[in-house]
Amino acid sequence: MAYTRKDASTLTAGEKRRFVNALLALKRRGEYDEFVRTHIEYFVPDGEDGLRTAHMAPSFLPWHRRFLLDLERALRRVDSSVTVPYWDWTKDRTRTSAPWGRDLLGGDGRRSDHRVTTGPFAHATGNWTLREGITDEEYLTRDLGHAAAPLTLPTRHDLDVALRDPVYDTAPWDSTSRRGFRNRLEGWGAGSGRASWRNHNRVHRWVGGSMVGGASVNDPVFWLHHAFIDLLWTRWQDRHRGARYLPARPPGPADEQRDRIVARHERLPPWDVTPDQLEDVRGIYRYA
Ligand code: CU1
Ligand code: CU1
Repeated sequence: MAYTRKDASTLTAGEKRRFVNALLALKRRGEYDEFVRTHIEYFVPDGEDGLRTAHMAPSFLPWHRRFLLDLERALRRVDSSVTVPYWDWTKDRTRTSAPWGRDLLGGDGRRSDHRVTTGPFAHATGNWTLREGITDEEYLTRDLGHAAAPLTLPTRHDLDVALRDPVYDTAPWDSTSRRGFRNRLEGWGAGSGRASWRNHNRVHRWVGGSMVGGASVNDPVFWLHHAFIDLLWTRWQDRHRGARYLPARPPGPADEQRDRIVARHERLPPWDVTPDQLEDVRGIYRYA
């Protein structure tokens, strides 16, 4: 029986409590920090050599889909009623809307050092010490909306531009692909700085603090954000019936992207699974 992933703004008090408690249990056991480490390890930009699976590559969507499934399986071993909720940032767009309540993810960071001081993941609770990161800070930080130079969340229109594109991805299959659903959603836009941050990337920047960079898994909002990104992939599939993951076959021997991206039927590290096997997950979960 497929289970349901719900909109974070519709969770009952009990559902919020059980989700939070399951996350805290994984953190206590050290399992949560393994997820942070994996994400740091696979945070390979396209300026570097080697295979890219998680970002700046066609497999951005299946990689995070499988990553979320692993986390969700771990949560459900703690409490079988738990599923990962999603944050619809086209609808919940302020610093105080879902999911930033004290009974779910807690709120914004404080002005001085961006430290999160409210909710279950505040450092002072003793339950959420950051152990894996690219900085030395042991506490979770956020700067919702980037107070010093305000940034807005992506709009429904920004998202529609991505969802309208009928092609999954296009050459050169990296952060410079100007067409294709994958990069329009992942959000590496033209130009530099904040003007180039679109959709998925812009949301990481809007949350700020710990959510920026390879250690972004340290903020549990990572999962709610990526559940929504995952939902959008299913919405895109519904809109473009029959459209598939691309590339269908590996790039040719002369292609710069040879051995640097994962084609439809190739293994998607670190798992023994292919993008093709992750295109249809309706037997596992659905979105409400
Ligand atoms: Cu990621
Ligand atoms: Cu992300």
